[in-house]
Amino acid sequence: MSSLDHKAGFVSIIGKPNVGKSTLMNALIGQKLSITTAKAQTTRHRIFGILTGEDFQIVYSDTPGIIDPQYQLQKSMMNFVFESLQDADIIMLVVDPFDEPDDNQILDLFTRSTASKILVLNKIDLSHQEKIENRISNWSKKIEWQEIIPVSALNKFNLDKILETILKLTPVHPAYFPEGELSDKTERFFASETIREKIFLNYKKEVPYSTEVKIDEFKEEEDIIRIRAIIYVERDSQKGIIIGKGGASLKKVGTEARKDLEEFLEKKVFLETHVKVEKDWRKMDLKLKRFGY
Ligand SMILES: Nc1nc2c(ncn2[C@@H]2O[C@H](COP(=O)(O)OP(=O)(O)OP(=O)(O)O)[C@@H](O)[C@H]2O)c(=O)[nH]1
Ligand SMILES: [Mg+2]
Repeated sequence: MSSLDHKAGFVSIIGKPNVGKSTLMNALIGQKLSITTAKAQTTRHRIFGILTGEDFQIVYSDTPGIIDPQYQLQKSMMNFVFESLQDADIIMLVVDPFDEPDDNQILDLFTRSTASKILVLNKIDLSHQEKIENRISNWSKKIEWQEIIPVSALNKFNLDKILETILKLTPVHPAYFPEGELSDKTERFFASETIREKIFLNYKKEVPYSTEVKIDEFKEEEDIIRIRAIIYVERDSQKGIIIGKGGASLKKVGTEARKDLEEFLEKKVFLETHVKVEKDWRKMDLKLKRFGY
């Protein structure tokens, strides 16, 4: 293979919350990298998922769902989306069959970009042919898409078509990352995300949104990885909810997270969790900075 044949590019996965962006990226790279839950605004960062082939490298960016930001954390989340749009070779807008292609801010962001544009209509397993065709026709009137692809990320249906389309649109370029590299994020980051996923799955209402997880210690030994995580909440009352009666809720979160981490890190894990209050961290610039936003 000559280096003139090698293709590489950045593909930004964007869309409203909960349409399945993270599920789609995980399916496209064949590994659970990004956390996924039924709650909106699960993803808070831009996360690279790198797919390296014999003669290509696709650097996917999973991004937070696009919303009208109400507080400081959400503003930072939207900045991750804007950044990913700026250096995209290809933008993949993910929508679901319930999404009406109205004149929303997403399309405004789009028309300003010179990147190739793919529309992915996800969750077609929840819809039917007529509605899907109707949606495709509506979306195709909005802007000029290089391709519109109906898929089910959950059932891994029609994902080959996405890769095929991306490869056609990817520029000739050497690889950006060494072979074997899966993401730009560290094992510590994925450890904190795994715990956050379990918090999103186990608690209701505002609690998951008020929670941030920091890894205080990540120590790899011969046959075990010792991880100490701090779970930050915004108020004392939330600390009580996270811990639960006799510590039962926190224990459940810890056990579920440890199991996933052992699979992800392919090693035995000892996970220790502590809960602390960091008052109103979501609204304060300095605290957000410390948390990596
Ligand atoms: N039925 C069905 N459900 C799906 C599909 N893809 C994703 N989901 C579900 O939709 C929910 C949201 O998925 P995520 O991948 O977390 O969505 P997201 O767009 O990353 O959400 P945010 O990070 O909050 O913006 C989860 O419960 C997924 O299991 C699909 O193709 N079919
Ligand atoms: Mg997500």
